[in-house]
Amino acid sequence: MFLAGKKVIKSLLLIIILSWTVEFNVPNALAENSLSCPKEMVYIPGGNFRMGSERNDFLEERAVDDVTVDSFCIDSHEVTNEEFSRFVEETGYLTVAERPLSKEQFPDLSEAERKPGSLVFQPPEKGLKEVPYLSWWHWVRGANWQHPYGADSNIEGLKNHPVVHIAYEDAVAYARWAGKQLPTEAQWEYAARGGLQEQEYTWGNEYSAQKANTWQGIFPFFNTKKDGYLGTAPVASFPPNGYGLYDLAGNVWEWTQDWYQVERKSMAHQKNPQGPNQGYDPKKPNDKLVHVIKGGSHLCAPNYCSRYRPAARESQSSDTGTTHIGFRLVM
Ligand SMILES: [Ca+2]
Repeated sequence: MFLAGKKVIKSLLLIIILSWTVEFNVPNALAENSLSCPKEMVYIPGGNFRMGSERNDFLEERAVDDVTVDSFCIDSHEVTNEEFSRFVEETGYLTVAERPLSKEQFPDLSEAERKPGSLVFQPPEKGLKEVPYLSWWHWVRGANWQHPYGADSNIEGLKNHPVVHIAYEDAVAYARWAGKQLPTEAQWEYAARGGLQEQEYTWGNEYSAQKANTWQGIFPFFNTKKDGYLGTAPVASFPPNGYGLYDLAGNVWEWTQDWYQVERKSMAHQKNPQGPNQGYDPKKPNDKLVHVIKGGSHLCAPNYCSRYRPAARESQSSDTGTTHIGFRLVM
């Protein structure tokens, strides 16, 4: 009896030890994976997801594909002015918006007209009820990441805001310096979905002005600021998604490394798809250098753009930053 009892106790102990091992091994493995990402990044476990949407009003999002991505680390928030400042201080890098326009690309412009600048959003004059499409974008001399609204503006008090007026090559230069890369469209969308499957938004299926920095009111005429912000918001001002990532909807658009085509190349059953071999958007027929940007911005409203959804995508000319385009990186 005593011996048998001893055996039982031994077996029980073994079971307890084994379950201990099991219980503690799993979190350890996860913790190790999380630790392999730098502290400003989040570990995204690889897996399958349904990429794209079947919406008829956004044909470029079609169709829904089963896509697989490997595990990766991604910045928890958009790259901020403070982070970008460190890069510029160390390297002396000059962004595209800070360089004069090239004579080759703009032979008809005078030297004065080719002075550096960038596109700044300006709402139409009060009282107007109709304005031409895209007329809210103004070329402002002296506008760049350090002077978002022109030479007279600055980024004092905006160190935690996303850096803007970032062209594709600026993002790539920063990524090289940081030892990271721009995400592929598939990585970006997988991360944005936060573990949810086929949901409209990063948080679920219901639109909410409190969940992301978007435009409330009728774009471009008035913004009720129901979400508290007219322009960019400090990163992480809104709740994170299921992976603990901030502002994948709204705030600023984010560059991806994929070339843009309206008809998205089928990515069905692909692992780590890289997108098409070249870019083309019929809206910008003379510009073949168009990349996919994701997430929408503070200028996206229910009546215009409404691309604060993981499936949404837009084309952007590589050399054009503007007040509402930034980025985040992966590794
Ligand atoms: Ca964003």
